Amino acid sequence: MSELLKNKLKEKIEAWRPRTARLVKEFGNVKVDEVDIGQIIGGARDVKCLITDISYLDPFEGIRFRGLTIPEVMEKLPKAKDGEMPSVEGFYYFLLTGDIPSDEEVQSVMDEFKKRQQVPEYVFNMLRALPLDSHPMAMLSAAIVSMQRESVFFKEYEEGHLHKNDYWIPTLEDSLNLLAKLPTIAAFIYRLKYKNGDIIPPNPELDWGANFAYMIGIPKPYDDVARMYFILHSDHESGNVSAHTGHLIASALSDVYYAISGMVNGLAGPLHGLANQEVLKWIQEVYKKMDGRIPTEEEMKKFVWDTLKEGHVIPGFGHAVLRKTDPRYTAQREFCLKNLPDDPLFKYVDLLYKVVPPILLEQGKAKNPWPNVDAQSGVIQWYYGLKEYDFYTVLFAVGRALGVTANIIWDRGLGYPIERPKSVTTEMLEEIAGIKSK
Ligand code: CMX
Repeated sequence: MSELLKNKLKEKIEAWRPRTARLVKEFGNVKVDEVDIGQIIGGARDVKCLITDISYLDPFEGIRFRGLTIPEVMEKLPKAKDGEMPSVEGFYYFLLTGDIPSDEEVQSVMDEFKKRQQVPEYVFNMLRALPLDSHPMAMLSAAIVSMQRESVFFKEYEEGHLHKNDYWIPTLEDSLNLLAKLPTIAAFIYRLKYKNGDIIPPNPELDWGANFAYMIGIPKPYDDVARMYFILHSDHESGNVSAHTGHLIASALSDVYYAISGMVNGLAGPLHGLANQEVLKWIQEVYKKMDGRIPTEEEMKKFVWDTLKEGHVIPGFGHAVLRKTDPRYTAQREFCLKNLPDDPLFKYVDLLYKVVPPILLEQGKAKNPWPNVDAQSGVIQWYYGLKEYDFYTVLFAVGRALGVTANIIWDRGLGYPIERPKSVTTEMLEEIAGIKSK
């Protein structure tokens, strides 16, 4: 492995450990939060009981990666060659270390990914053996877990000589190995499922994002779209279903292949990552009903109300933490305004931006009526020719793997323990509430 990245991380992790150790040893009893019955039954919403330094989600400001907002990340990180967006490699270095990388540091991650890029043939064979109507998220999850036998962490742990302080090193090794292969695997699934198995092999000259675009088969500027998409979806602190699942699985010292496969499974739910496909599906239904015409505001309001009355959520709106428009939505909207302002689908989504929040406010249920990342992302993909919308969550997953592996490497570096919150029974809560005598 490149000594550059490993040594930098070693220095960072070792310097950080005393901070964690001191908090536990000297301040372990200091109260951070209280939990009420609503939170216990309500999915632990808002309970402060997780730690990560990779990103932080402020309800009103949105996500900061390593302290930087999305516009700051886009401005400060080194741009990819021939692109306007930062390279994913530079961004991953930044997520891991918290430092803006030099050209040499970006290159070191590129070199790591290049030399680990070859996907074992058995993964392709396994994917070919699956029924073609398998959901691409199930295919991705299966492909990742099929590679568990490659885990360096698993082997070294089994051999019994690995010191706890060094767990993060083979975890970094596994993460680089897996990430290097993900664009090829995702693109393979796409071409297998939707392009008659006409596979485009990787181009060793290209960076991670550009190579994905190349293997999908969509020309420039889709390379920049791919880079932007992966960066925007990478991390959203650690309580969301995909990040939390990855962290939880890894906390049992299951390796990165198990953890990221599980992460993919969590992301595949319609209330989480799958919402981006649901948005496109929903819009297509409206489109059909309107015979391709852009609905008026009044007509669109009716579609939204009809969906709510049928007992469905409006995909792409609302959030468990955010209480304003998602800056990941805004970043993509700005991209659309610049690159595809007249696209009919974009106009649909923009109309929804106008119509949905007042309706959700009037309905009075959703705590956040504003759009999230998923409301906008499908429009860009569709515009550039990726119209198979059940593939969209795979793009989300490829990006999310960057953040979740960075988290797992640091979890191991700082020696966070296995996660194990405590359960209670309904009867116990009734007793605590004073509505049932002991
Ligand atoms: N449309 C209709 N109703 C909504 C809604 C929406 N977009 N968002 C929330 N609500 C409803 C909830 O279903 C809930 O109803 P009940 O009381 O009947 O159960 C009520 O409003 C309160 O929910 P909340 O506290 O505001 O939201 P939660 O934290 O429980 O859930 C989320 C958050 C994202 C699951 C929810 O807003 C939702 O279902 N949105 C649509 C799906 C979506 O876009 N998901 C993607 C989120 C981003 C991502 O992870 O990718």
